[in-house]
Formats: sequence, structure tokens, C-alpha cells
Amino acid sequence: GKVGIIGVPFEKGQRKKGVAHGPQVIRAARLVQELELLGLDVKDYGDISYEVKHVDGVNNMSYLGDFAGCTSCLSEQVQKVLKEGRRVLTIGGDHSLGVGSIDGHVKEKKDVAVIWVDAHADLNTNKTSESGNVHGMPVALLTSELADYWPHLPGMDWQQPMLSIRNVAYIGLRSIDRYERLVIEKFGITAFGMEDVERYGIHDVVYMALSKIDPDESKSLHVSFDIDSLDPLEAPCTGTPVRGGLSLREAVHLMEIVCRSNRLNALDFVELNPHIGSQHDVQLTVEAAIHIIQAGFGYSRRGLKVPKGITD
Ligand code: DIR
Ligand code: MN
Ligand code: MN
Ligand code: MN
Repeated sequence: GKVGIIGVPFEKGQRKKGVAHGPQVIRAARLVQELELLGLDVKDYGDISYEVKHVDGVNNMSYLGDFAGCTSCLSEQVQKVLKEGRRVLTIGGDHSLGVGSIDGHVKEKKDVAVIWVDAHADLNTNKTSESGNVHGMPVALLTSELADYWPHLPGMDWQQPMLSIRNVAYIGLRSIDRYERLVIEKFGITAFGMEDVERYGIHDVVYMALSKIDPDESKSLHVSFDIDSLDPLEAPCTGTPVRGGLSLREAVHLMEIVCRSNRLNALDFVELNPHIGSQHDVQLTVEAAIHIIQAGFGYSRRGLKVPKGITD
């Protein structure tokens, strides 16, 4: 298998400094080497560099020009990596980058299903957001059913929402804003919160999510993984932690199941902020990140198979 890594040191989708250093600390934890140990051909495309779009602002949407510049560049880069026959690992940065990575994936593979692993639904528009932070809006920007709820967004004309909300499933939810809940109910969005993980277990939750968004087992899969889906006891370094989250074991198993589908073509890993917490906290969080990413690209807790030709 072939994998391409894209770093996105973007942090203007929210207000806390430090998320932009996510790619750097995850690479420093031997990301490339760990993936190579799985027998993968890994190419690191480095961090994206983008130009800020100088556009008129939009009410209650911070740094629209920066966001538009970053995500349009990321979309292009994701298409390029997929065209080279590689699965894409995008490392953030905050979750607003999902607009670029998923747009690129959909443009390249057309039929895409998304698992959004997060404590939050990221389903606000500029009209419903209480924060004005774009990292709380990517799902609403990406999905065609929600297109009518947006004003014209200068700088975002390259992005026409081509993903149906029926092809999106949430796992890990436990902090949903009032209007987000309304939207989830109105459109019957597939959403598994922590209550469901508690009730059914992570294994069944992942299979139920996949059977809803990809019943024919034919779509190209995209996992957009917000590290705040994890319990802050295991991943403390993130901007908006919420108690009572997924265990690292549950997150790893989620990724193992998706990996076994052989259709995981893109993984976003976002919201790790190494400027939050102690040095020990950062080490815990980065290690958790590495384990989750490894599981997504084929690491087996049963031990790796011996390659053919070594034993015989
Ligand atoms: C909140 C927080 N729903 C907002 N969202 C976060 O700002 O829209 N997403 N933290 O990850
Ligand atoms: Mn998020
Ligand atoms: Mn979140
Ligand atoms: Mn280990």
C-alpha cells in the first residue's frame, strides 16, 4: 500500500494558539517510520503553504480569507496525492481543514462516505454558531442538504458541496449545540453518541454506521478524526476537551474495522494542541495519535504477519 502525508499547520478555525504545531509533533514521534514498519510506501508531502484570500468578511465567521486559502490549497493537494495512487493522511491543524480534505476526496473519488469522529458535531453555520469559529462548521459547509442555509461566501466559490448528509455518520458525540441537534433530527443524520457506544459497544456502532452510510460496501471511505473524541484522560492536549469520551482502545478498534474494509482512502487527524497541558500530557496525546493512525493503516494488535519468503 501507498500513503501520502500532508501537514496542515492551520489554527485560525478556532481561538487557541498551538494546534498549528500538530503536524510537527506528530512527525517528531516517528510517524513516517512507524508507518513504514507496516510495510507501507510512505511519502511525506510536507506542510501545505497557501495564500490568504483577500476577500470581504462574512458575519460571525472568523478568518474566512485564511480558511478559504488553506482549504482550497488542501483540496488540490489531496486530489494530487490520490491521483498518485496513495491513501491520504492529513494532519492538522484544526478541524476546519476537513472542508479541504473531504472536498478533494469527493472531487477525486466521487462516491465518498465519511465517518466524523468527534465530541462535537461541527454542524454550525455562521447563523447558528455561538463562537464564530469555523472549526465548528465544516460538516455544514460540505453537505449539499445544508447549502441553502449559507450566505454567499467570498473565496469559497471553488467548493460546491457535493456530499450528501446521508453519507456522513458521527461517532463519539457528547457536546452538541442546540441548532446542531435540530439539524441532526431534521435530516435524520446517522449519529452515534457516547450513549450509543455505552449501549452497543464500539464494534457494533462502527458496523451500524458503515451499514447506514455505505450499505453496498462500495464507497471510498474518509475518516475525519478529531482527537477531542477521546477521553481527555487519555488525550488531554486539545482545545475543547469534553469529559467522558472514547477510550484509546475504542478509537483504535474503530480504526481497525475501517482499515479492514480496504476502502479507507483518507484520514484526517486534527485538533491536537501541544501547547496545552504538561510535557507528560503532550507525550500521552501524541502517543495516542500515533496508535490511532497506525491502526488506520494496518497495524494489528495481534502482531504483524511474517511477509512471504521470510519463513519458507
Ligand atoms: C462549538 C465547539 N460547537 C462551536 N466546536 C468544536 O464552536 O461551534 N468542535 N469544538 O470541535
Ligand atoms: Mn471537530
Ligand atoms: Mn471536537
Ligand atoms: Mn506502542
